[in-house]
Amino acid sequence: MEFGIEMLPNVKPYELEYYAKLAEDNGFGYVWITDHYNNRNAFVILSILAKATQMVRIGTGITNPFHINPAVIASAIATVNELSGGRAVLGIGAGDKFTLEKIGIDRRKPLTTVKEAVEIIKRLLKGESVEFEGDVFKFSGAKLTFSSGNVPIYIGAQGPKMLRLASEIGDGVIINASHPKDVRFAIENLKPKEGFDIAVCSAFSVDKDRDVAIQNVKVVVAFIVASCPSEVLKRHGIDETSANAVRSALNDAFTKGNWKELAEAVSEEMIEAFSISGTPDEVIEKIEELEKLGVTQFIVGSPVGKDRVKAIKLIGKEIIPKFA
Ligand code: F42
Repeated sequence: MEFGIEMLPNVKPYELEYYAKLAEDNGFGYVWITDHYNNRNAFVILSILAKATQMVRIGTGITNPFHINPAVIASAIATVNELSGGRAVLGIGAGDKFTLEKIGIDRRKPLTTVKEAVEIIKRLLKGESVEFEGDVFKFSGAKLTFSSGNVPIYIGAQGPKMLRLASEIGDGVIINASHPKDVRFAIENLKPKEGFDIAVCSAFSVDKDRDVAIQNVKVVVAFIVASCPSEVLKRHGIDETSANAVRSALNDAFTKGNWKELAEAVSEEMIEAFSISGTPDEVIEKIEELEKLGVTQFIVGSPVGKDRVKAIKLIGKEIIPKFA
């Protein structure tokens, strides 16, 4: 089992650089940078990380072919691969519907768009001149002027068809989930080939003090519950009434500053369903369950811990060695 860390570029670049180096020094194999237009640009951050790190693999976790043309994605990730001495990985998927709508992009035909984009990117990275007549993309003789070698492609996928596609055309998949029930559901939809990397990215919070770990993950869990499809809530026995209470508490927390009420609305069962949180021993047990299901990379997602630096060191010292 490899470990990765997901980082949102919503903090200063020097902080991301520091966390990435710290993650590398503490045994993480992958650093994944999320991509939304309103945060710092993922590829620019990856260029900085390419120079700040030596061993860890670095990639978008994930970009999408709706807000960046596949040729530009190919050129950008090939540049990161060149800068990092061949350590780039490309995470790509449909993109967040609501974020894309804010910039006037209608996420039509997400499956077809991702499928065609990945084919185009692979061919460009191989140095081909690409003629392509798809439903979404039309290319007439596009070719990169440089080559920087192979870049593994991971597909961020939740839906059954996207999961299947990921295993058909990707080198790996990134599944956003925490609970074995959700991870099992996702894995059942894959048709993985030899060497295919099944990565799971979970809301994560670790601390030697269980209460600190739990308190600290509540806001992240509230966001997950708020946008969770009802069939997933049902899978975990969470009723719509308590999910709606979280939705309204989340709104009040942002508009009126009622953070204490938000923390009260997030139940233990929600934390159990939508995060991996607790003491090192508790989280090890949960990650072991995922490993048994076939997960080959565990990606530590936000918030990581109350103090991110301490949490990364704790993971490096007490958690990663258990999976060596
Ligand atoms: N989104 C971001 O914008 N930025 C990120 O940094 C990010 C990170 C991330 C990490 C892991 C991960 O798993 C997801 C992540 N996401 C991120 C979210 C991601 O971009 C997607 O929003 C999310 O994964 C949900 O997409 P999905 O994989 O469930 O696919 C959706 C779009 C879906 O509807 N899939 C269906 C399915 O069954 O899988 C397929 C739909 C389909 O078949 N569509 C047809 C087609 O051709 O596309 C058209 C159907 C028709 O008639 O219209």
